[in-house]
Amino acid sequence: MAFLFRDCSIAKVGIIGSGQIGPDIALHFVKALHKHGTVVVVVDVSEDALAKGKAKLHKKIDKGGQSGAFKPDDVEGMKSHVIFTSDYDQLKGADLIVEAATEDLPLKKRIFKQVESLVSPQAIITSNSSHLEPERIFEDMEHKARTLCTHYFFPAERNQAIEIIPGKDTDEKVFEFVMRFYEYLGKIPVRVGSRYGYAVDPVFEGLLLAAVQCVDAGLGDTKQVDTVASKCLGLTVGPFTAHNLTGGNPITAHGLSEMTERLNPWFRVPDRLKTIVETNTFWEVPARGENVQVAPDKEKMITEELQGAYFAIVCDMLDAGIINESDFDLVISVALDMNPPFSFMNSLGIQKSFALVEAFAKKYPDMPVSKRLREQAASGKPWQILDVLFEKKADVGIITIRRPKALNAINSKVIEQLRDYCEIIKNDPEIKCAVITGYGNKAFVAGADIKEMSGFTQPAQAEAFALRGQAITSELENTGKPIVAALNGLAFGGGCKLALSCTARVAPKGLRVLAGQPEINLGLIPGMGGTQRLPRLIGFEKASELIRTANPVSSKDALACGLINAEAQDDVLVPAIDLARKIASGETKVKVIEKGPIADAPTSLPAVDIGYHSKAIDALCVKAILEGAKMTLKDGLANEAKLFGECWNTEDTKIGLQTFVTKGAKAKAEFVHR
Ligand code: CO8
Repeated sequence: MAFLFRDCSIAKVGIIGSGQIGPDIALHFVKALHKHGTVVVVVDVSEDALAKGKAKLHKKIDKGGQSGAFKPDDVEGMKSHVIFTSDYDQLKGADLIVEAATEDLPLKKRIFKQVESLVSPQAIITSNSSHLEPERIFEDMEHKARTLCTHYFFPAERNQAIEIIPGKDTDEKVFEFVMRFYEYLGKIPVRVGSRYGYAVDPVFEGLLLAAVQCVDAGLGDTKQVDTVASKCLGLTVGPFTAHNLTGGNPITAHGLSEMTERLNPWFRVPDRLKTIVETNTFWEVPARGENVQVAPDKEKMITEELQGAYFAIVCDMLDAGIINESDFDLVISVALDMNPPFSFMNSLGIQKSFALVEAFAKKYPDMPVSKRLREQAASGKPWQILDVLFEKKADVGIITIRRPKALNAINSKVIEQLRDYCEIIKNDPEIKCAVITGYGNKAFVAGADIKEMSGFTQPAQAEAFALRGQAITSELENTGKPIVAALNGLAFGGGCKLALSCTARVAPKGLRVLAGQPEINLGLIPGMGGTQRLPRLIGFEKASELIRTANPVSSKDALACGLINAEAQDDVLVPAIDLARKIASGETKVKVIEKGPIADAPTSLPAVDIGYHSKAIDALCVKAILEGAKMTLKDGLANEAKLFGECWNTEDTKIGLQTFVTKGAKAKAEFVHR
């Protein structure tokens, strides 16, 4: 047995190095792949490292078993699919290699020479590094097209962020496969150009240097600077504490010294860091919960200096062209859990951010003021952070909604960006069809953004929001070109409705929970066309059951009732593109939703058990469905938006939304039926 993805079989993954990160990477793979029979082989020359790595991996799996995160079968399955060995020959037949040995270039080169003699020329070979460029690591290899670097973040099995760094010789198809493969396994991969330190480490290490500079300048001691840093940068822990948590990692000092040569001379190893590394000691940092006092004037100076350093470092990366603003915001917020830099600059104001960088550069002339930042400040506009991505692949436009932290929920910004891409699809003669998908392996779109809706106080605001959402569904429906929804995961509420406005839908086979209209859980009616398009597509009985009970359907049920057109074995994007092309060429025909009034429109709906849900909101759902059936789709949508707004006249909508915002998705609202 083997894991099959995009026709590529991954039967064996080889991890080289059983040190700090190797076993965690092994856990990441075995968690996702053991059910498919894929074996993970961890090799190391040190028997001691292998024993420690195995013990660490088993401990984490057992802990997951005890907490209920892993089922008992999975605990055993995972353990039995990882082999720890000092025999490099066990790598023979591996389809994917992840080298995670120490950050030592000659060692990595030696390893790859050996590995290349063991695996087939088709095997994908990656090096997990935090700094080294792929061109240097893979310099001596014969088949470089299948090589690239990855950079996992601590803890590798759980931190979703991963930098993917193709080298100049990497085949774009291999790179694309690796990106999709990691996304499919639940990671958030971000493309970064080949440059020393990639994108994230110069931030992590540069901020430690900036913090030391504050101490050197007498603005505070390490405890004070650490405290202010976490506050002014939105960090969970300050840079000194973070460095302690990595065990006082000497790679930080090494990285900073290499950056002096390879990035710019502002990066350097400060004396205080040299001492910490040489004496193998730790920074003095605030104890958990300790209230560290900092004088307001000093706090202001530290804040300005650290924010200036942060913005200078990230903007310098834009000048280097190795990453864009949207990807940078995403990877920083996920990998380091700190304020994403470009959104942060937008919230402070682009002029103020520019002034902070100018002041920093004046004090430390080795750090240049970025050209891109200068241009952005001159434009007077904020950075554009994309939550929706667009890619043109030959004759197909691919739209990806990417808000992984909110399961791709639709907010006003998403609506705006979707509108721009509909225009492109409509007007670009080369684009014959399109696919819309969600980012990640969990959700296509988990609905409209509930946090945004909970801020509405007036029915008119809600009606306007629904109309904006409906407008985008109409635009998708009317580009004049087929658009297929590639449901990479659950499609709830507005997500289901977005999919309904597409020409066809494809979803992964075997999903127990695929699509649903859970609005009633929130004290809402489906306001983006759900009460109109769903009955027209799958019939009134099934549609009203979904809408009034909030019960979701599996991919199997969705196929049976006509909600989706096909199921996919693995990467849903591939069959979705195929279907879109076939519809565009006329080879495949799909059901088209009736736009006029329904000829035999029902006058009542079958009885359903609405459980604890609001009777007041249920009545509005029934009204929207029945009234809409007698209208054209256009009028039915307008009527639905009005009724969606009317929800805000009820107590139950406020109760439902507040319950979600304060207690989370699993809490049941206590409706009062008014
Ligand atoms: N809006 C905003 N944030 C969301 C949404 C959402 N719709 N769904 C999930 N999230 C957030 C969660 O709040 C959470 O954030 P945080 O980590 O900050 O707490 C994060 O995504 C992950 O969610 P969970 O921890 O809940 O993940 P689970 O795997 O436990 O559960 C579910 C996933 C089942 C999808 C669950 O999150 C859920 O039930 N979400 C709500 C789904 C829903 O009710 N959708 C309908 C919304 S209403 C709607 O779509 C009406 C549209 C009408 C007008 C539209 C006009 C544009």
